[in-house]
Amino acid sequence: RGGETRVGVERMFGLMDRFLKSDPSSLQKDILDHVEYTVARSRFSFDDFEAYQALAHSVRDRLIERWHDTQLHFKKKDPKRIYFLSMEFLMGRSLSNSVINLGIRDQYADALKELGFEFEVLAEQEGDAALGNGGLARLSACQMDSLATMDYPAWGCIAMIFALLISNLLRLCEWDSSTDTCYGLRYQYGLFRQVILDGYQHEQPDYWLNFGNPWEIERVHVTYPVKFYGTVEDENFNGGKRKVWLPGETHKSLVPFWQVEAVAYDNPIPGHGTRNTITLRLWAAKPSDQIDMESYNTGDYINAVVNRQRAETISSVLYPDDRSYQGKELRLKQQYFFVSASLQDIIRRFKDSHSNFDDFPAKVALQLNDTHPSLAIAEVMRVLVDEEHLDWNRAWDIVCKIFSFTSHTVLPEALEKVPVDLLESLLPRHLQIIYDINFDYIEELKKRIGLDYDRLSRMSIVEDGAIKSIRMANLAIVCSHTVNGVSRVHSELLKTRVFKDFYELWPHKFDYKTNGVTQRRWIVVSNPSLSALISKWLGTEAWIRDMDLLAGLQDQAANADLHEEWRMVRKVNKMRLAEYIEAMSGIKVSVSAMFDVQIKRMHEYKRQLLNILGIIHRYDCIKNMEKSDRTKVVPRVCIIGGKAAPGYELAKKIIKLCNAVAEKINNDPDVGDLLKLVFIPDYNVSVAELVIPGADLSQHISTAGHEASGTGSMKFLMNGCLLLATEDGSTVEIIEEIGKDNMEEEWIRSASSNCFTAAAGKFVDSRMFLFGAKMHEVPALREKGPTLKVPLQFARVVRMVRDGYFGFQDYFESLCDKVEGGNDFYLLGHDFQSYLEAQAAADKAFVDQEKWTRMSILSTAGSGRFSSDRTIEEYAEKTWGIEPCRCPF
Ligand code: GLG
Repeated sequence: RGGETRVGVERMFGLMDRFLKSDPSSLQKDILDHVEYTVARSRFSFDDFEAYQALAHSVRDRLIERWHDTQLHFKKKDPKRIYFLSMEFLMGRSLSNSVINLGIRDQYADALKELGFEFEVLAEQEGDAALGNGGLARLSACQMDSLATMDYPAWGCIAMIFALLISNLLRLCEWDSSTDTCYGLRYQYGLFRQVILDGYQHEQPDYWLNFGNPWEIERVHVTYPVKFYGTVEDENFNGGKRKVWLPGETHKSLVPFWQVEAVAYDNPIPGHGTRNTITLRLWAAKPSDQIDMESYNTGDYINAVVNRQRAETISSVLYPDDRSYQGKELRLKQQYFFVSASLQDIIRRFKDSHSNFDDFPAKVALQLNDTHPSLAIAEVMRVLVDEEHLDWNRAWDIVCKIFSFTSHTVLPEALEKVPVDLLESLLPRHLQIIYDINFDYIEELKKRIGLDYDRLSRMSIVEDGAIKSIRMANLAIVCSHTVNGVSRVHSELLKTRVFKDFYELWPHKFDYKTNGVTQRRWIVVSNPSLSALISKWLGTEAWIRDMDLLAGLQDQAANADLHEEWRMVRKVNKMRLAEYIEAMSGIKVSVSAMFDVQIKRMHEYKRQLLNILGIIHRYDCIKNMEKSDRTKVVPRVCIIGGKAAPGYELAKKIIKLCNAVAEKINNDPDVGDLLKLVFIPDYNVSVAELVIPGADLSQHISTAGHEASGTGSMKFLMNGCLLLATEDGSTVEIIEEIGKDNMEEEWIRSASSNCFTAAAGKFVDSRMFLFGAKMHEVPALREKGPTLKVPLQFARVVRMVRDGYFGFQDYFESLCDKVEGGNDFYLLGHDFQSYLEAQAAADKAFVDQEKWTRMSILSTAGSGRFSSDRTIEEYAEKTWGIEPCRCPF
């Protein structure tokens, strides 16, 4: 019966009608039904937002169908599952992405047109789901898309489908079983909204759930209690003693809010070109019924209710600093809340169909996305030993087989440490377990490395400093079978610096999976015209699932027809961006200028300040040149965007400086269209979708050795944007992919040494503009301190800021101090000269539009490796040991 088709099976059960249809008139009926019955508006009168809501619900229905089928299939096949634990997800908007992955975008657009609505206009109504800070969080979202999409051959077994359909009819659906489930927190307040007032950043809360969220499904029956505080007691067990954790009670008095409920909110994530639709399960904290019954009984009803509400604060706010969470009790609570709920869910699912925990590693892989969910290690030990009564060694053996850990940073301040006092009060049993793990591990270590106390103390999970702390990264490394970096260079840094001692001990544990981003979001959704152009010239849409096919564009890179169409697409995208800039800031920009973009979180190491000082230099040059020479200047629109952590004063000053410089330049009649500077406020995923396709040049200019990977560069590259970059993070691999073409020697020789306008010499076919100190040079340069040579132009532009040329002299003083007099940790002064040269080379290249277009095409053509599909495939094969499980429906 294996040859029977899906249609045959559907007919057999009369199910053809069960699946929702996607022709325009069925879609129209669905949308109008949702207007009337879900949004509760009259179908004769509803606005764009209501239309969006109805549309979203109609799409959601289709997602749910696929999701049911996927869950049933997974349940039946019971494959090994990967559970991706991440405290942050930056999903952005869901509508366009969903309909494109479902393959019904055009049908919806047609259906809406007849109803008098534009799909794009309705898509704009959706707010961003910003449950994360930056790269790490967006990476998680890209990886979700790839996890759902990965296209493996289906095994068609009709008997199995038959059985599934029966169970489907009998039981409707079992929702919570999936191969690829990602867990996160459903923060009520996402990443703050950035408002710029007088050039300063102000933060406003992002209550993103204000208008409801049609993309999630609250699973009121999927709830788990999460407990905190209490004591650990010895209990008689099987003739011996065992530890029991008695949460809540400390010194015989009850701690308030020691128990909360975690409620699941499921977000279906559809794959592209497959029926598979996986789950992003987010946990929200709700008050537990067991809280404070005493107060009720003693008549203090109001206080008891008010106190209960405080339980919800656990999942209410995302920490807006993407580097440092040290010593914050609420942060630790969030982490444990997340870990405990996820593990209860995972273990319950495992126990549904397995009785022996020795099978656990064959069925479960747990991915720690950075150190944030590392408490999961102690929690698994606690559940296995204390609740499932496995002996310690057996539990430890299981733990060592299931965890893998990915580090996303090289910055020491981002390596989390949890003060022992805090852990002891909040999770006393977990602290004991971590101590026990550490004890065994240090004993083992002594056998391996001898009594080298310095090294032992460096490698210990417990740090005996002024504040005794648990080093979460050490815990993660000791207990994981694989430690991944996010680019080759990053992995080298982990091995040779950050985790050197561990690498020497366990070289086999260390590996890397260079990050990637999803082309579905970053080309197909955000740049539909480029997407259509690529498909046309490749003669296939298959690249949407297989990015290596983009290499086929290389052969066409000199084709004049392609050039023309390519330039047209780029121009339309620039016009769209120019309109946005004008609407948002009132600044008119010319689309014939080069759009030069730097969008990312504001950080000293990312060097937005270098960019701004470069712009000041450009401005200064224009001001000081003969009027007649100005015709030689390549016009630029410099665009900067990004949020600064609310407590990061220096980063906020950089934003203010950017706006102060913009104010001066944009209003200077000497400059006109030759130079504009725009700060784009409230940079988020949706803004990126608009800005990236419109960029000619993008900057990734971190001090070498500081950016673990960087993923923005990949998005720009895919969209045919040229990169101006340092050799840092994944840029090193981008250079290898798109080819150096003698560029280094050529453009450095060709560029002028003083002023960008005077670039002379022959510019050869460079595809990137590279500059700056190399990673291995950085430490020695820093050593030089105040004796490090910096170019005169650098001193001059800093002086302009110091002297108040842009106003706010006192306010910018500390910023200037940071880059002069031996304080220039990020080497802005040292790199300034070569930065200007790279900029000059970009100007020169831009003048030759044919060459530029060719380089742009080659950038897109060379971007295949930076798809998250490739990253996920590597993780699946090398780290998680999972197989594809394609839904046959
Ligand atoms: C990081 C790093 C980025 C990296 C991203 C995803 O700073 O370099 O690309 O994770 O791995 N903490 C981050 O956002």
